[in-house]
Amino acid sequence: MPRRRVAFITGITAAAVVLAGVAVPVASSVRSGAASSALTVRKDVKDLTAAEKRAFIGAIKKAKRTADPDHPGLSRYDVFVNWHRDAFRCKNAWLQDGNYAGAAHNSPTFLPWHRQYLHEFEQMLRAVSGDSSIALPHWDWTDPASTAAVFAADFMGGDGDPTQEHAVTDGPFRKGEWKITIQDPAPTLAGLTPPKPYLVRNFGSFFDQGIALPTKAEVAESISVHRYDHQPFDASSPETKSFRNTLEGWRDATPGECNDGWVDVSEQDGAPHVMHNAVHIYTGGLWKEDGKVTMGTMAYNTSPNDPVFFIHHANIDRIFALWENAQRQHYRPQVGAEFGWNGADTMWPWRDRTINSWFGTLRNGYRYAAG
Ligand SMILES: [Cu+2]
Repeated sequence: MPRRRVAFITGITAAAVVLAGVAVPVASSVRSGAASSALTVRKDVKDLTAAEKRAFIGAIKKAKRTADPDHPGLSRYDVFVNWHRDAFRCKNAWLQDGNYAGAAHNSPTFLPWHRQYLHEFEQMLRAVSGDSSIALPHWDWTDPASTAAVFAADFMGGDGDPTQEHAVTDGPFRKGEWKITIQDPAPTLAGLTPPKPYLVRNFGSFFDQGIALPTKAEVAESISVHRYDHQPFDASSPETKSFRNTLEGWRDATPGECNDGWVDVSEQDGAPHVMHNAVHIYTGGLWKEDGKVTMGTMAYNTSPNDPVFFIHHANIDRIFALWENAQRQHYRPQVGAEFGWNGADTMWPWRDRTINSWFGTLRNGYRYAAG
């Protein structure tokens, strides 16, 4: 079977973890300055008012135009693209059992890492716009009404135009209005059709078989998994025992390796992707053109170049919150893994708060309107 690389998804292998009678810290890090009355409510995109949509889009576009004082040469938006891309660098990872653990994917930190990432993004949008009422909306991809609202011309714009190399040509982020400046690194682009400097979407394309958005039944199945995660804490964790991997959406994947400085994954040709992974592939597309593997923006390591990334991941975070409320379980592994994966460790690039402190939305100052 030929193996092919899918860039945004990477594999890792964890050290064996011992979890026995570990006390899980509770609510130790509610920000003292945050007013409890200012609980952020994240709504479904389909429930946003026209003014809320304009404010959210306007803040994103302003972030793209605004230089980041702490990262010379980068806009405040592109700092986030860079963080997501560089989470796949081996140097930001931990060597375990001869394999490299990515900081944010194919690992137990997938959900808390993206929770902090979204939180930082939401705070950044507020700072850039001066509008403290901005909250991240979410895309419930199991609901056709939500999907229609997301890809409308007044929000994210629609599918790419097949007569224009699948460029997005409508909405606020259309070609000419939204320029991609951060691309994947050369090692992960080898052999692929070169990425475009504009948004590319090819809904539902996945080589010959196509791919669909996840269903409500699949979401319910994920939430029913009792344990947060399970050995080997990577893309091969069993889906009936690892909520994290069930939601991340790996099936039949192989552990990642360090390839020219970047964590890379090989997978079996046609291996199925579900849930989170499926939505990335569905939105961007993954197909062959002139014999070369070609990807839409959402399929790269730099997938946050497509702003739909953030509302997709808000929905992943919402499902994480639904699971937290349903299962009342703590993070695993608590101890015994390499630095960077244990509950009391902090996460690259912020290194300011423990993984455990990101469990629970209310103590992190927000909740989801739906569910
Ligand atoms: Cu993702």
